[in-house]
Amino acid sequence: MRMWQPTLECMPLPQRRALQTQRLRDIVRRVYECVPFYRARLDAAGLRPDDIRSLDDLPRIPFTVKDDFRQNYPFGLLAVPRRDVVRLHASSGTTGRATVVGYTRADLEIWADVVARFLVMAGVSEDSVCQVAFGYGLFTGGFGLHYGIERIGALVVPAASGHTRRHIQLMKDFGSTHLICTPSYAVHIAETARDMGVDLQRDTRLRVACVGGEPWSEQMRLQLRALHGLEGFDNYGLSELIGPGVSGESPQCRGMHIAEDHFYPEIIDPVTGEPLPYGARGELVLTSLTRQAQPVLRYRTRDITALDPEPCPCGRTHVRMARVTGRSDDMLIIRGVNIFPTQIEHAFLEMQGTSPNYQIIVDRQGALDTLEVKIEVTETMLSDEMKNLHRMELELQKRLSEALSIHPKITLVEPGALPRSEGKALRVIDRRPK
Ligand code: DLL
Repeated sequence: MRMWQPTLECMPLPQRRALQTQRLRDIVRRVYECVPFYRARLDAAGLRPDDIRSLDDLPRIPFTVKDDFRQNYPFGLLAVPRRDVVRLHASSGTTGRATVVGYTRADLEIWADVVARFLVMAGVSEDSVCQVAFGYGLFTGGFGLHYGIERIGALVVPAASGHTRRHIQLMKDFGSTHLICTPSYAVHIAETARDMGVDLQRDTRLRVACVGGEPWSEQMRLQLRALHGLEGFDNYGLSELIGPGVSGESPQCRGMHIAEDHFYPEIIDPVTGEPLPYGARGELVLTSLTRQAQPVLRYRTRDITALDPEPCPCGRTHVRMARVTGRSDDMLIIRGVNIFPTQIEHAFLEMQGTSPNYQIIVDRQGALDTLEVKIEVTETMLSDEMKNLHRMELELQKRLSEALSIHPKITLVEPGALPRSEGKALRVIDRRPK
């Protein structure tokens, strides 16, 4: 099986622990000396760099949160002089000031390698043609994937997000083998091909979608395969740590290998902040071990997952993280029941005739929260009689009530009725008064 950096990806545990420990000590010392924010944080916790001797000392370090990036906007978290920073990216900043991330030349080298790792897991080689349908710009998706593809020596088609019909033409003309985008955009692109009369299997060489940037369900993977002949591989990352490239999966893995030589993972209880053992679901906390421009200590990602250290059939030794169910701040609490949008997606996609285009509407009537799930049906389902649709609504109502322990209203809508995303999908509309 091909690997991008086999000696690093398959490093035996004792060796990896030694490397991580050394890197942790170095990074703590560096941020203490170079970033006033971290010096103040560590001082306030009564910690000196020498106090952090092993990975077991990590929980003594206070968390870094998104707001710390905002408070230090734009360059307050840099650990190198501004002139050593050669690239900036930033998150959208829809909820306040943007989160800015700086990279040195060395950071960009590492970034290309960690992205190359997960692309190789998904079968990318020099012979591949990778069509990037992520946005290029301040968002890390486009450029992050772009340079990983080039690092491997595959052919990159930087088509970017949007102009969906043109994507279909390009993939036919250029013989694209890999589509690189969010899972919701992969579905949209596949459906657009079908609407244009293009059968991806027959008329194109596209077989794989490397998707990331937002949560998706296992059922969605099965649908991509069954309806469009596309094998979907998950990859995960976030701007604050580097962008895409934190973890990814191969066909043999259950879960995504975290590039642990660069990002040290912990799982904590999102409410108490206490560390949780391997296997327990909780919030992922990441420490960057090698970032030069902007290292982060114990960043609270808000993403809910679990870690699995067991040996993986693919031979890589780095821990695997389970598919991200959602962000703790995306979790809906409806009449006291905690629900993630992916749970809803998983439950209804099991039923034939549903498509992965859906919208969740939460509202309040009197004192009671209400949940409505609008689901697009497939063309074949629509051509059936209306009474089948009604039966389907009732069946979905039953399944979702069982899966979620509350009774949602199900509204089936025609194919194409719901808005499409060209990046990260907006699944939830919460109309409850704040
Ligand atoms: O979305 C980086 C990225 C780009 C990853 C392209 C993969 C592919 P941000 O815009 O900072 O960075 O958003 C990061 O997106 O904290 C998760 O909540 C979510 N996310 C990213 N990948 C996944 C995934 C990029 N595979 C936030 N599954 C993260 C679930 C994901 N959620």
